[in-house]
Amino acid sequence: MSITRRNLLAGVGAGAIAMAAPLRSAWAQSKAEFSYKYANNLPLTHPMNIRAKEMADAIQTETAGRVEIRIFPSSQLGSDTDMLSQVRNGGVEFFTLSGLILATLVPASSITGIGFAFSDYAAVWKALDGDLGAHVRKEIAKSNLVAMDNIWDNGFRQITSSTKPIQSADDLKGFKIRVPVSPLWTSMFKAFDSAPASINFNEVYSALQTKVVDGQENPLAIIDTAKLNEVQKFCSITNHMWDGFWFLANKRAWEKLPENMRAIVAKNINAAGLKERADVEAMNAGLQKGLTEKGMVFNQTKPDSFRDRLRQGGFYTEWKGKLGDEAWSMLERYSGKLA
Ligand code: X2X
Repeated sequence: MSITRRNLLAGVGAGAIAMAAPLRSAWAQSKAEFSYKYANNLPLTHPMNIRAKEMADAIQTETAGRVEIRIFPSSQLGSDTDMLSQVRNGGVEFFTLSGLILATLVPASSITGIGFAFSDYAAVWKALDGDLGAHVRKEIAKSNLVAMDNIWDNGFRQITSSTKPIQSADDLKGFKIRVPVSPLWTSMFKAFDSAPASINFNEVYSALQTKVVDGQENPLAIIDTAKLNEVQKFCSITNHMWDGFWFLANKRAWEKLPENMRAIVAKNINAAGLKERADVEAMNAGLQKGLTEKGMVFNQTKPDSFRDRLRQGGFYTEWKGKLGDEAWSMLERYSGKLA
């Protein structure tokens, strides 16, 4: 057998990685006083991880190497459900999570994902960087977690399918759709009479590929970077909800940082979040073209048929009851009357 360049490189590569890993952590232990892990569920190519890498580099420089943040993308450390328990018990120090999944622990954080509440990004950032965001962060603080000031963007969500385009609410009847592990998502697709299945993101590609479900819903930036277009044919522009990622810290680890280090870390996380928002918004606005070129078939929808179905099904009344009048009226200042 001839030794090809590829074989050689593969062999050398494997050895190099096996050796480099312990060296790197030994260096981290000897140099960085605080070596913290940041875990997330998205591919390395998503703006979340691109901006996080810049952020980690800036933090290392500005703290003169005292604080090191190591990034674990793509659910490398487990599913969202696993990572949520790890950030609670200190197994990881940082984790970004949708408020709607976090709601399994902090029910109040569902409020930002109510269907069709925000008509555009201007309304989203006004609410989330304003009193609505402050309300959710205060609730998060009660559960041993710290949420950074500026939520990161996931985006407005669209429905994809391997079987048919979704044109109106009727097409969602009986539709087998994957939703994240979250009471709000399940409730919303039940109100559409769909058959929602709760599946963590790290299993979505294979669930679609093996047809455990026929569809899923996510912003275009995720459909593209996670290559869901390889296992989905249709993409229906529903904008049925906005979703964002709270940048969470384990409270004990956060408070262990000296105050001046904490200020540097917070400043850089928030600044990276604002850049990530701009990246994601641009991607979500421009990706229809690229995904069409890759073979996806797009259709536009009208929000009314979907919103009316949620209204008739009592979805808004039910969630107003769950979230409370005070929080609900805070939301309606941005959304207009919902229930
Ligand atoms: O699980 C999803 O669909 C994702 C990636 O959008 C979230 O993290 C909520």
